[in-house]
Amino acid sequence: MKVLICTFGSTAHYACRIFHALLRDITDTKLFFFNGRWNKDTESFIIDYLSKESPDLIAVSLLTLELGLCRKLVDTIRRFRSPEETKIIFGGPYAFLDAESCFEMADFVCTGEGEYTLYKLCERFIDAKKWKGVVLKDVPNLSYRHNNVTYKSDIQDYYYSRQFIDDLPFPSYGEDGIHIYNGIEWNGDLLLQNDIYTLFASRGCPNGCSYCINAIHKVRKVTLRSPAKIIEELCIIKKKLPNLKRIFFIDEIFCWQREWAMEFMQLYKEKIALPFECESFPGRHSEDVIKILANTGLRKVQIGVQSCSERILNDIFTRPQKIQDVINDNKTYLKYGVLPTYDFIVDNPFETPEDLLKTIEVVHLLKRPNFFRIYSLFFFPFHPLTLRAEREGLYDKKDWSSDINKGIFDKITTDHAGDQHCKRKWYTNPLKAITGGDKKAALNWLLVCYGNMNIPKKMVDIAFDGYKRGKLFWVLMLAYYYKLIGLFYRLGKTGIIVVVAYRRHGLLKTAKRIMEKLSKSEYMLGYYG
Ligand code: B12
Ligand code: SF4
Repeated sequence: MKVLICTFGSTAHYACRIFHALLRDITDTKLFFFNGRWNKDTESFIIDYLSKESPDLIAVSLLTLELGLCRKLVDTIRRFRSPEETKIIFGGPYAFLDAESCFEMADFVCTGEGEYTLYKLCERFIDAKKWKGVVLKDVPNLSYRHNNVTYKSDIQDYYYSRQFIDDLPFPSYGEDGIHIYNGIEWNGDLLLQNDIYTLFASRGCPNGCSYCINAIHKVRKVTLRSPAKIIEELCIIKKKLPNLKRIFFIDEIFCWQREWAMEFMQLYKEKIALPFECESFPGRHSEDVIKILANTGLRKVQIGVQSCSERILNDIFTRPQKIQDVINDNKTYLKYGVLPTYDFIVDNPFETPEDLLKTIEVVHLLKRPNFFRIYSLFFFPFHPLTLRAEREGLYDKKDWSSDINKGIFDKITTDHAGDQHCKRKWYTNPLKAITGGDKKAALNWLLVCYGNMNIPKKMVDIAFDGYKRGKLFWVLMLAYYYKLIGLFYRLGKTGIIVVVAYRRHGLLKTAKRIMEKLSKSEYMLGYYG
């Protein structure tokens, strides 16, 4: 049997790398990372693969914003391989959210954790040697179609237990069959050269914020992996990645149980002892736990704040967060030498300028150093917040379908001023937005500038005072100052890349590479790692 696993998402995609490790023991398995793009290179790579390898199963991990790209992939597959020859299975957040619509493109849809879905499906095919007659009803978390009717397999359980997760193989790194597209050409597993390794110490989140996929899961459950297993994974990775310098635990809330944290930190200090980063929730850890995390190597923590308006947090986001915890955590993390970074959500139609002002009042109290990731609210299908916005006329489904086809996701990361992906009017044209009386635009700019370490806090405080007195001049100046820094940053960065390329490859090849780069990147989402 031949299987292709592919994703448009992060090249560190944890699930896809586990799938590869699991299936390569029983089948010929390849793993392709399109890295957010669909162009002539990716298309011809797939066509070449289809004609040479004739795969039996293509497994695609799908986020909502990747639908447009995925359609192009499936169209190409179907030009060469019929559903009788090659089955396509979708999994991941989009498949989980809207399984029914996936059947326009896929033969099977996985609506939960997918490791055993793929494993069992492949086992069934290997036994039968063809798709006809394969029994699907005991393949966990599977939906499939027969005579235009959708069926669900008998086992439907989104979450696995700790034992299940501990029994999984560690993600593939550097194995044969992994191919990564870097925007210009296809390579092997480029991540072997990385200085960072991203992994999960747990799965799930105890909360269910209305804009997040965790709100859809009926069970609010966190499954912690056993500390010894994580350490074993990290020991193997330390040997595989020669440049490894830091670890990133990307769990929704890292170390969410105190006893577990103590046990894990002890082992980590003894056996791994590398600096690490993690994600957290305001007030999640007491000072003594933060101290232990910091002493063990925690250097950076990503904290979701989203808003500091009680109304938005309680009534709109259903997010169990206390504002005082944001302020306290800021002091504690900095006290122990950990860099806090904060996530915020803007462009929220439920939010009034008064709500946003409350956020800025808290942000103004946060001590530096820190930086922010500022996201524009995106209405994902079927989420409680989306349904409410539709009911209250704040949002039209049509906007959504045009956004996803373009793969739009607006995000500003304030640790630098360049390379931002924000097409909102307040960001692209501050003059028009602010002088036009858009208070939220002015407040958004204050948020961006409070998070940017290149802009002295004193300057932002002056602009904020001005805002409170109804004078927007300084906010406007600040916005253009920020844009100016961004311009210099981009020019500097492009300059360095061109000089390095010129020294290595000479004038002609450098010019050719620039032209290639300009013409090849058709799509770019907010983040590709
Ligand atoms: C980690 C993470 C990231 C990391 C990814 C790094 C990495 N190493 O993988 C980074 C920071 C890069 C990231 C970026 C983004 N992310 Co993100 N991210 C997550 C997060 C927190 C966890 C995902 C994860 O890996 N979970 C652990 C693995 C083991 O589980 P899993 O991926 O869900 O996969 C399981 C099942 O879904 C299923 N499955 C998955 N794929 C497939 C495929 C097949 C064929 C099968 C059978 C099964 C299957 O089996 C898996 C294992 O059991 C989720 C939140 C969440 N709870 O899902 C958001 C989430 C996936 N991200 C989201 C978004 C929006 C983004 C960004 C667009 C945000 C941005 N602009 O920066 C970018 C997009 C980047 C991209 N295209 O990859 C959204 C997606 C919403 C949606 N409906 O599509 C989520 C759901 C958060 C949310 N808003 O609710 N993200
Ligand atoms: S705390 Fe974060 S991951 Fe958990 S439900 Fe809320 S937004 Fe989602």
